[in-house]
Amino acid sequence: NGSYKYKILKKLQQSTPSPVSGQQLADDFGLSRTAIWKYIKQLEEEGYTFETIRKKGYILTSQPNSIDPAKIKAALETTTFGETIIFEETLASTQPVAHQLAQEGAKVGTVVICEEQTLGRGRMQRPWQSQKGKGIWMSVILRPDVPPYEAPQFTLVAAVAIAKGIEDVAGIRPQIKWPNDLLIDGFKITGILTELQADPDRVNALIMGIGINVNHTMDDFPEEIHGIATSLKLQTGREIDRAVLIARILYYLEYYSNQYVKEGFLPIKKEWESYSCTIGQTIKVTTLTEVFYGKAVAITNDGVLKVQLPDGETKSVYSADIEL
Ligand code: BT5
Repeated sequence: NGSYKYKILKKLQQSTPSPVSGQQLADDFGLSRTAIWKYIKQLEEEGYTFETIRKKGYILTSQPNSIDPAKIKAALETTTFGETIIFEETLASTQPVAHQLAQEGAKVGTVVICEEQTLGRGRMQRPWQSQKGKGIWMSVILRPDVPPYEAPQFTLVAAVAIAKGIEDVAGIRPQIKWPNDLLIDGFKITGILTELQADPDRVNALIMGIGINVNHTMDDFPEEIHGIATSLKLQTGREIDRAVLIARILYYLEYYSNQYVKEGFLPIKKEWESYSCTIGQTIKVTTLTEVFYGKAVAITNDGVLKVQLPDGETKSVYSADIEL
């Protein structure tokens, strides 16, 4: 069954570059050596490669960059997040699928993910480019017990969770641009779209849409976002295992969303500030109704951006696009 297969895989991932003997694996899982060998063959069919060393065992030498739910689950270290993962090769967008599931009562931490989105979207229906096999295009259902006006804070919570996940797995520290972008070197690596299902006084579900450019080369991006976008591969020079990154992000998303509900925004705000590239900068702010320039001086304990205008007056910005 699939779960043994990925547990065996996890062992081999952890011990690379040292071999693990078939006998060791058999003992660990209470299986026969023949059963182990069969699982290794199945993994090879999925694109994993192994070196077999006589009397020493198996070494994992390469892995396909798949986001098979079983592979994500093998890497998970969460309590509930990622227990249910809905995977599709192609979707218009993961958001409406997650909305539908949330309405039908899906549990907190349910994930909808795909290899490719044909109609991925950002805020205000802007397009989100989601090339096949290159990124992480997923929606996560949260059900925090908070009033609806606190929902925008979860964009900041998610930004911290994703930044930490990227830092752990890719070894590179992104910057957070208020409210919903992660940048590396000024280029966009991640966009977050927080949508809400709520009664007047209570959140029923938050649908966190997360788009991360992982293994793109510049040619994989359409022309219109050359000059805006980058990927982890472009920034680090190596392929990043998407399943491992997804698992790590789910871990932090669970951790920080629970912490938010228990302790409020303050502890997370400190983390957020440590990644921020917004505070202290002169910025251009575009809201639905106006455009103005000013200096970003702080975010409040509610996640609202404070901008000081040239005349000294301070404005509160709840939602906007900003340019540094
Ligand atoms: C966002 O919107 O940044 C939120 C993006 C959320 C995407 C996820 S993927 C999973 C889930 N399902 C969906 O359909 N969406 C979510 P916004 O701040 O409005 O930024 C959109 C702008 O980013 C576009 O107008 C482009 O300029 C730029 N852009 C589009 N695709 C990009 C990409 N792959 N990388 C970097 N920038 C991109």
